[in-house]
Amino acid sequence: KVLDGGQQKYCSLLSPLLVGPVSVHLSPPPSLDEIREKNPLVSSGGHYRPPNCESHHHTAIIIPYRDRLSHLHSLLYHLHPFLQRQQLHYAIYIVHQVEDSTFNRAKLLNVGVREALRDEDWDCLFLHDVDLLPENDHITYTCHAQFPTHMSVAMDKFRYRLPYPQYFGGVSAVTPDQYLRMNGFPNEYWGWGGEDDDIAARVRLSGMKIVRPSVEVGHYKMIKHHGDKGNEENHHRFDLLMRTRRSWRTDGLNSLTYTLLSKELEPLYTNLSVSIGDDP
Ligand code: UDH
Ligand code: NGS
Repeated sequence: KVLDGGQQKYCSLLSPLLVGPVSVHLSPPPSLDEIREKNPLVSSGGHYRPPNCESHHHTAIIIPYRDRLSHLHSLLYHLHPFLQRQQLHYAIYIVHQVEDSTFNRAKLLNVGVREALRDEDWDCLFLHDVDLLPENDHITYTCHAQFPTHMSVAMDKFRYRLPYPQYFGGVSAVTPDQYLRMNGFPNEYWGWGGEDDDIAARVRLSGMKIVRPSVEVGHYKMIKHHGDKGNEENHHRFDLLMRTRRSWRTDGLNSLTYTLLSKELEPLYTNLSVSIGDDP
C-alpha cells in the first residue's frame, strides 16, 4: 500500500473495519496492562495512526477529569479499539484538575484544546465525558466542516433520546475554526450544570448551528455513578446563562488562564495535570 516515493495511500472513505452496533463492557474495569496488550499499535501519549494507510482525519479526544479512575479504564478499553476501527489518526488527552477546588468542566476543556493544539494540527476536537461509551461504530469521531456536532444524542440514562432539544452535554465535537469562532467555552461555571447549555448558546450566538447524528445511531451507555465530591450543583448557573449573550465574547478562550503542572505521556493517554483556580 505504499506509493512510489514512500508515501502511503489514503485510507478508504468508509473504513472496512466497522462492525456497526457494539456491546460495551462496563465492569469490572480492565487493568491498564490488559488494555495495552490489546492495543499494541497505540504509542506513547495515547497517539495512533493506521498502520497501512494515511488517515483523512486527525482527531484529539479531550476528557475533563478528576478521581474517576475506573471510568477512565473502561473508556480507554472501549475507545481505543473503536477509534482504530474508524482508521483515524488520533490521540487521547486527559485534563486532570489536580486541586480540590470546585470542578470546572468547561474550563478544563478549554485547557485541553489549547494544549492538544500545541502537539499537532488536529482538525477535530472531541469533548468527551469520561463515563460515556459509544455503542455504534457509525458514530464517527470526525467533525462537520461547518458546524459543531453534538454526538451523545441518545444516552441510555435518557432512554435513548435527547432529554431536551438544546441539550449539548456528554460528547460533542468542534473544529479548531469553530472553536475560535465561538471564543471557546466559558471559564466561569464552577460545579455541576449549565456549562453545556452555555456552550450550545455560544454556537448560536456566533452564527452557527448544532448538527447531530440520528438517534438511531448516536447511542451511548453511561457508566452509573453517584455525584462527585467537589462538583456540587452550581447555584449561579441560571444567572450565568442569562448573561451568555453579553459575556461570550469576553469569557472564553481569550480570557483563559491556568498553570500546566505536568504533561505525562502515558502509554494509553496524555495526562495534562492542571491548576485552574477556584470559584471566586
Ligand atoms: N468529572 C470528573 N470528576 C468529577 C466530576 C466530573 O472527572 O469529580 C468529569 C467526567 O468526565 C464527567 C464529566 O466531568 O463525565 C461531567 O460530569 P457530570 O457530573 O456533570 O456529569 P455526569 O454525566 O453525571 O458524570 C451526571 C449526574 C450529576 C448529578 C446531578 C447533580 N444535581
Ligand atoms: C440540565 C443542565 C445541564 C445538564 C442536563 C442533564 O438541566 O447542564 O440537565 O443533566 N442544565 C442546567 O442545569 C441549566 S443530567 O441528567 O445528566 O444530570 O447536562
